Amino acid sequence: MNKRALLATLSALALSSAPALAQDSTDPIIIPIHNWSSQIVDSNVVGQILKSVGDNVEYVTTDSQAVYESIRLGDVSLEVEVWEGAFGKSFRAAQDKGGIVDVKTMTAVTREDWWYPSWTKEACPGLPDYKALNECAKLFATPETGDKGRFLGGPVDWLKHDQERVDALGLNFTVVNAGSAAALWAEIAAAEKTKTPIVLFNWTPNFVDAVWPGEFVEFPKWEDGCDTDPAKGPVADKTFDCGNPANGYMKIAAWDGMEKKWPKAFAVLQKIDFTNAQLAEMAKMVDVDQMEPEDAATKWLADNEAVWKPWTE
Ligand code: TMO
Repeated sequence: MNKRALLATLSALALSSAPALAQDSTDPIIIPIHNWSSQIVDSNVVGQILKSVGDNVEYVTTDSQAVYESIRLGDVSLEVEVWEGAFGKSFRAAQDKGGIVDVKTMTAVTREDWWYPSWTKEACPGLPDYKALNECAKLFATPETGDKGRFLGGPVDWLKHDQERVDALGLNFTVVNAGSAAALWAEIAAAEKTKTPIVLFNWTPNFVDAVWPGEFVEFPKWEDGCDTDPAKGPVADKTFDCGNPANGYMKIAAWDGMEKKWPKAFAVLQKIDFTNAQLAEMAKMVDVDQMEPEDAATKWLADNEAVWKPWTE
């Protein structure tokens, strides 16, 4: 047997005796990137972990609501941050149509809602009750909102239904949407200089927790169905007459074909788990330390091998 034939025989043997483990497809796993820092960093963290186990990864910038339809259709492979308050409704709608799986609920517990930095409470001592906020509405007026208070909402794709809530609860507020998350933080920093009252959209876990003490406004407590069933919540004929869930979930979702196409990656995804502290730290690396998200992810992985290496085993 010549050398080439021997090699061919050997490699055929190696192939036939290889363990019957399914291999991940070499097609790239498509990871969506949205417009708030923890999501951008942890999506890069997950992408770098999947690369470390041999998968190909591609990032796409997508709308944070439409992504659930894209996952259902297999155009996007997964979502690392499904926040109950912002995305529960779109996620449930995609689940009802089929094609998307609830991979897991992470340890992190989330809240997204109207929020104010602590100096605001000095000007409006009845806070955090929303009725007290409403009586103080004039304190939040801007040239743009006349004698109504300004509520500074997030970018519109977060779809927080703030206007519906204003209408349902009869609030003396006008909703103004910020163009970016960074614009929200700039407004808090500007208000801080003169201790001007401000009420805006915020969430936890976030870097804000460590920089500006503050509180969420307490609206009527969230009940399941408050977004779809007028009978839920205190106002009989209105939806969105509740606050967002105060102890919301953070889930990972994936295309239902992922397990078959990339079994190894899917097994890793099932083990990934972030805590509030980890997510706040990831946001801080970008929003306070001004790192690029990819670099923040690389640093997080270098600093936290004991956390993530076991996810790949
Ligand atoms: C989804 N978000 C964290 C911006 O509320």
